[in-house]
Amino acid sequence: MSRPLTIAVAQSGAVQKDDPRQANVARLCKMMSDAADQGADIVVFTEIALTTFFPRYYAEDRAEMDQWFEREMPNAATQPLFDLARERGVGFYLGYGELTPEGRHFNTSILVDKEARIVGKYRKVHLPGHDEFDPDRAFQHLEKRYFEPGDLGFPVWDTMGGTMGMCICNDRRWPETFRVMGLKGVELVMLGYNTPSANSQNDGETAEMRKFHNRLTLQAGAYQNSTFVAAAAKAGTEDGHHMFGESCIVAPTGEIIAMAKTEDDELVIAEIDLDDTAFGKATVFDFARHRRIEHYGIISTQTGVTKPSVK
Ligand code: CDT
Repeated sequence: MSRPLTIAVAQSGAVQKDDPRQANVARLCKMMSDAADQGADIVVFTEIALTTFFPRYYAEDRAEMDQWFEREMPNAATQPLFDLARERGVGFYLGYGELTPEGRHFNTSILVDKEARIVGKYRKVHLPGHDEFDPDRAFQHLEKRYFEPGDLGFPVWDTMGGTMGMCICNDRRWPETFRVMGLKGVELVMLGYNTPSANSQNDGETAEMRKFHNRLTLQAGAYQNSTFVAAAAKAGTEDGHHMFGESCIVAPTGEIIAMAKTEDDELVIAEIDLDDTAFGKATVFDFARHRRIEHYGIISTQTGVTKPSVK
């Protein structure tokens, strides 16, 4: 049995504050077109792919940030991407800031099939950072100010020949993200990320360490759930802030099978066989046989740590 799928991870180079959406979408269309030329079935774009990573900016009046959000999808700016997807017969993952008709803000991704239909939506659950200006940080990361935590859980979708799931950036650091989708049989987890190369609260943490944490979490999530993972960075220096690249595709063994070489717009392509997820799911990670849920209760009933009381 074989279920081949060609994945193209479309890493974005920096998007500056003043770059117009239309120009940013044109860059994404160029990558989609190049990916289609190379036989891609699905293109994975990054988190907040249409604009600069705006949560680094503080505004006392949150409404000032609404300029960075999309009120509908597709819209005039993104329609070319949908038209191209339909014309070339490729699906895609796209991350963007979502402003709902009710005035709610989410850090969102969508899954679009080869007919350019939106078949899935995910809203980022694990929002990093803080919600008020923090003078002690070298730079701000105000996701908790500008977004609500996602309210859709971690759904998966049977589409394009496999069981597909999505998450966004900081979600990858949480094993629960992958496990919940693993329990739904996910075979490919797609995600985008904007990860600063510096830790705003610890100038001793190197960029190499932060790249290691990126690979560690993606590889662990893939291996422990026997799933492919495709991760697309926004990289390079945006408005003076550097973000690392290392967009990659991880196999269900946990091995990285393709990785970006630059910090610019770059395609990372791999032809995979979704059936390669079957072995791990039937052996070491056969959840039905091996999981011991009688011991896992606090994972879903408790957030913080409770230490044993000292006698
Ligand atoms: N965009 C995003 O979620 N970025 C965060 C930075 C937090 S630093 C631990 C990330 O997890 O990469």
